[in-house]
Amino acid sequence: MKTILITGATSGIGEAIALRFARENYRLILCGRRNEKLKELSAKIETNYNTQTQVLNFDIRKNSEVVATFNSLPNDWKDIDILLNNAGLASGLSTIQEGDIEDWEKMIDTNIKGLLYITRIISPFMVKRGKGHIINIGSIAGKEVYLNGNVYCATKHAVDALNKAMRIDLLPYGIKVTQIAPGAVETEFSLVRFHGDPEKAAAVYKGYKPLCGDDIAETAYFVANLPEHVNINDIVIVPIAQASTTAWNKK
Ligand code: NDP
Ligand code: 8X3
Repeated sequence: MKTILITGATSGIGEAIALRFARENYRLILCGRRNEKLKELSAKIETNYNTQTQVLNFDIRKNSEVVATFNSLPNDWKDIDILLNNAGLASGLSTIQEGDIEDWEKMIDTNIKGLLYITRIISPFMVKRGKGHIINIGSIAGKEVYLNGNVYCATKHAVDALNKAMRIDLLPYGIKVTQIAPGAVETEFSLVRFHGDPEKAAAVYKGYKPLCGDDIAETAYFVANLPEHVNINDIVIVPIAQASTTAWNKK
């Protein structure tokens, strides 16, 4: 039975990925800050699918929490086959001259530093075994920038760079590294970006059919289940109404 660790499993893309891999009987390590949501998802999975879960409740911005909770796993759960680096957020949408420093720090600490903390603790186990797969959820915002997206785009450009860099560093050890870079996916993402404003969040998905978490989960399952000798380096996946971060066909 293979083991997958998913950061940001409490909603959206991460939750959909957890359910997709549970269907195929992967053992799941579910991570996030909202412990109640993690427990609910764990119970749902263990009731409906023939597999087991572990819940790791931590704030990925705090390396001491990442390390302590990871170390609390039973030893036979530490050999992780797939690390799904998904936890992340946009906080705010404003010009560089008006940006909120707290928003910037949240994004940098979560999307870049958090991704590094969890990768740093898990990758040595993969190196030791000579196998494993790291799947990074980047963004189309890591390929292009857009008005007011400045710091969020910069963090996702960093994920894009780290995705390439990890692949080179881990190459001698047979470890696969893949980035999935989505366009608009309807999740809690925009609610978080607009600090809980439901109207602003809903407006982002008006006039076209956005992707849903299941679309990304299907993609993650596909890239994770190719023949041993095949790796997908990078996938940009968008709704049909989105050609770039700025070119839309909205009705
Ligand atoms: P959601 O807001 O629905 O999910 C974000 C997840 O990240 C939650 O499970 C949240 O868990 C977790 N998370 C956020 N901050 C922290 C933290 N400090 N510590 C631990 N976990 C954290 O959004 P999505 O599912 O859309 O986002 C998932 C990823 O996809 C992100 O990296 C995002 O940048 C990326 N993405 C999203 C797109 C979209 O249009 N939705 C498009 C392209 C990329 P909790 O709050 O419980 O900690
Ligand atoms: C989320 C997609 O275009 O809002 O990463 O940045 S976008």
